[in-house]
Amino acid sequence: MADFHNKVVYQIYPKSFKDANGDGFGDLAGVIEKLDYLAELGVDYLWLTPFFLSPQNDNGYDVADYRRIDPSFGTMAEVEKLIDEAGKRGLGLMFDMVFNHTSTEHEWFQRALAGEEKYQEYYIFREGEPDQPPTNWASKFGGPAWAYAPEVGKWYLHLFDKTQADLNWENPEVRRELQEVLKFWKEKGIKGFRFDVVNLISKPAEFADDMEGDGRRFYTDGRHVHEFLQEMVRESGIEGMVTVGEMSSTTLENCIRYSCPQDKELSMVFNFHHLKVDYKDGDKWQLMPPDIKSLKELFARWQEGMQAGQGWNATFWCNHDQPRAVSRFGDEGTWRKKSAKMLGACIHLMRGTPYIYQGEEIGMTNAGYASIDQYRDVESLNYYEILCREGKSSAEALAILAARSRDNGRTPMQWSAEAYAGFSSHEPWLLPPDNYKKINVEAARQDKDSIFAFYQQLIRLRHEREIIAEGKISFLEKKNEDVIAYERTLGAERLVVLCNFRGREVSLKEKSLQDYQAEGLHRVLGNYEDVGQALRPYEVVVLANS
Ligand code: TEU
Repeated sequence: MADFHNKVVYQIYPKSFKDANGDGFGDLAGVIEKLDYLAELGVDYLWLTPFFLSPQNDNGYDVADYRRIDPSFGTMAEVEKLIDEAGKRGLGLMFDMVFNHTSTEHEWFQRALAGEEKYQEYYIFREGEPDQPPTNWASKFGGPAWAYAPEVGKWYLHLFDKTQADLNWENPEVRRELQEVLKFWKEKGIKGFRFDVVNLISKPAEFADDMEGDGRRFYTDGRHVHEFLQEMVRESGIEGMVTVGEMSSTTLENCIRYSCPQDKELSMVFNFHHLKVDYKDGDKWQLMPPDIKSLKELFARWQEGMQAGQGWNATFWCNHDQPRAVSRFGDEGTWRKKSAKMLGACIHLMRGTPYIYQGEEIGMTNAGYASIDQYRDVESLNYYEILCREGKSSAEALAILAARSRDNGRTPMQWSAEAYAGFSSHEPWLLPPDNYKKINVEAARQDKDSIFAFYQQLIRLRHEREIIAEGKISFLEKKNEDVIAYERTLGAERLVVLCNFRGREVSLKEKSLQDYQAEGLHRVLGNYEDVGQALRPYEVVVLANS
């Protein structure tokens, strides 16, 4: 049994977690302060998003030096203390490696701009006239994927912001440099890595215009990606560590290869298909309510498909790029607590390793901003301009951002009802929603029936019951438009999870709750006190025969 199957990972966005030095930005000392809280929750690993030296144009995903700590987060001594203190509490650290691109402030890029050919080979530079980008590809943050560097009279590729230049993985020297970075952090005593957009690293041999899309089909799950990952893992000696790859617009077939043990690539993968079920026509910037039927179909396809191919999913609803799940798939009003618990159980009891994003365990909601001045995210600011240019009114564009902006997931962690949610003594870089006075860690601690307490139970269940970590999964109620349900089995053991995604009572179609009970299954967890006749609003009930 792989040792990450029964583990739970907690994601920390340090800039918004806890500000220890009172400058309005979260920091590493703040994370150290809250380790006891995380140990109390019961998680096993902490994934920290990047805190490396960076101009912060994309909040640290624009790395200028992979081995130095950005002073706004703290010092190397604090990182070492964090590793040490976390270890004492049984928490393993996972650091975030942004290897698809570097900041244009990275020394390599600066030397490339200064004309050093060796470093131009580290990136993807192309000759061309200043008014004619090499291809028509689009950046994921809006606008073209190429920027012209007048210093050298060439274009460079940036799939994200223009200050995030894509690295040239075809160059073995680049790959060796990155392997050294992994060795450096491994030696510091961390336990694992998260690899940012790592399925985009292998670019095509020829760069051509994309007549059907934005260019992604040419570089997503690219031609050498599996080779590159195998080499990286082998050469840097990280095989025994826990690793997760962020896979953008990927396929099931590739994700099996990325995560099946025999290929020796990664422990597990994030995919995002289930987080597009509220994108109208597949467009993030067009609103529609989530389509629960396709959500269920996607879960079934990925859960059963990864099982068949021996791949392993990282299961999650939230991260620093996503709006809050309770606002999106649940109900942030009347049914906030019930729906947050249901959502938690729905993914924690699946086959895969669950991730909790800071604040999810207390049911934090979207930001609720009403003015563009409140946003900070580069993608949100770009798209606000784009939407307005396309003819949307400012109010319409703001309504879209209110549902879709990445800043929804980046508001400060709500620790208490004190000023600035107890996150900082200073006005924070991004404001918390007003509801922090009610929704906060201190309040959750005083409530026996809190979302926090429910998450503790979910984590404990995974640790205690092998069926959750290792059982087979098959989906139930496939025709039911309101319910996501599945069964786990391990030998003679059974565990059935039934989730109502509606704010009203719904009935089961295949078997009633009474039928399950008659088969010898009893309630082991739920967000109502008993088992009812049908599923009540946002009810989750977990039944087992042992
Ligand atoms: O995200 C990659 C990514 O594809 C998303 O940001 C995506 O562009 C967005 O959700 C689309 O709406 C990773 C990091 O998680 C993100 O924070 C970085 O901005 C990005 O890579 C670039 O490093």
